[in-house]
Amino acid sequence: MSKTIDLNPVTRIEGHLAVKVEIQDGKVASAYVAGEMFRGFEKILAGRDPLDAQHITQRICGVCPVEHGMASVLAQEMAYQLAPAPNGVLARNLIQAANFIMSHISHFYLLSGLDFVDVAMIVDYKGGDSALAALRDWVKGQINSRTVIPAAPFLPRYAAKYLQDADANFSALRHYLDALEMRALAHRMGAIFAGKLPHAATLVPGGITEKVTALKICEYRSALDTLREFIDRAYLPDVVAVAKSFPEYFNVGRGCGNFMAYGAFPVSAGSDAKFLPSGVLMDGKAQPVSERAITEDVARSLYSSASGRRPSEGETVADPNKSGAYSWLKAPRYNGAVMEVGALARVLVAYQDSQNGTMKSAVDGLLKNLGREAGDLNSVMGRHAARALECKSIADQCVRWLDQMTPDGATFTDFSIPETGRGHGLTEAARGALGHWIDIRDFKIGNYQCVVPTTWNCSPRDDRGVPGPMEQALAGLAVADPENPIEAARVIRSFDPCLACAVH
Ligand code: NFE
Ligand code: MG
Repeated sequence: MSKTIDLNPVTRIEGHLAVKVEIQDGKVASAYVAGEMFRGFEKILAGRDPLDAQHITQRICGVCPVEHGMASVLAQEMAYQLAPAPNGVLARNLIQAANFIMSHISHFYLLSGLDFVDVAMIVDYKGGDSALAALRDWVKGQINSRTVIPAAPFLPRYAAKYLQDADANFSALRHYLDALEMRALAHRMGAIFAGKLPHAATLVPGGITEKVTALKICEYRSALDTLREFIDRAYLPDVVAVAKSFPEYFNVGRGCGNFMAYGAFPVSAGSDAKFLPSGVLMDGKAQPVSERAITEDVARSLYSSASGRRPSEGETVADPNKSGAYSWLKAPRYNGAVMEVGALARVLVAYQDSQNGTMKSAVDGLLKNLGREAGDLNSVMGRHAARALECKSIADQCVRWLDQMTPDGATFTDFSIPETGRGHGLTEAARGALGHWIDIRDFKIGNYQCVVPTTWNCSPRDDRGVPGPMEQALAGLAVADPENPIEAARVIRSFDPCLACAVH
């Protein structure tokens, strides 16, 4: 018996992602992951002043604008041969870190937690927590009027097994509500140096345009204390509780097995070392990242541009009627190979790096607590665990970057835009490796290309017909009830796809 399931929309964040899975004998025989619209940012940028780029590219996404801004200023700094001011580097780390903390907390609680936590159980809540009582009363009102819980943000919902333990459920639901406050606080914290968030106003080649003062350092430290307390008290324990209740999800959603991280966050100003290290894990072996190995195929993508190009020579020519193509995402490849990017990739790259003792012991501690092996991390639950571990590690590191700042010191190095120049900016966004490429001609942007985390993870088949990472992670998945394909939803959401980014 075969059946095709269309999961569309599938994320709780936005609606450009469509996943089609063909089920045969209760298992996914093949999966097709598609981005459904063209946005054209690379076209919009051509011909403009290069200094528009860090502002325009931030509008690719409201979730990871900081990282697009960072990739853009890094690309421009390479093109301008410009070294940023030390305070600027530290402030940019703190802005980007705030965005990671916001994003990781949002992903677990707001975007994927309700695939595991049972929001319907709230109708039985009899405790004295006023926020949970208010949630109970609101949910009851929804049920009375329409018999099921139909309202955003509690959709989509499946007839499936959720967390059974009532206390763990209520606690996680309370933290769901708290997470709304925490993500707002993380935005306010980043905005101390970013001017505003989302969409940082202060990022420029050479540093930032905001001052670093003792008061701002104190304000950031105060917000950070609250966020670190939430991560330790709620986020990590809730991920552990979910992981213990759904151990089978350490065996579900195994991806392509190749991982890549460009690395991000200079350990200190002027240092080439990255707090999140770069590396490629190909067929289990570690190797350094080479920018020259990155290409994008378009055989199954809705573009008539040349296929297999490096982004520095990349083209973006939309072809909505291209036969055989099914996605507005290109298919990025590394030395021709499929790569998974994201927190799991970063954690695994750091884990195998003998220099990185802190991440190694954090991962080993969690694995011991859960009774799992490192090999189990390539899974749905491994992706959630990696994000929680990384969130804590970045939040803890922010204290050191604050300590390194010089109040009232320079935050910006001046520069002039060259007549011609080329550069690329490789960094990490919460969802994975992010690169921007700029080619300046006649003081203007001649060509601009972005290769984005979700473009890697949600890529369609490439020129050789090899499926992308999410397509591979879905293949072979057992789906108990095709009318309630929660297993597929859990696999898809473990990548935290952001298609707005991916189709840019
Ligand atoms: Ni729109 Fe983004 C991140 C980037 S994902 S969220 O993280 O870059 O493709
Ligand atoms: Mg692109």
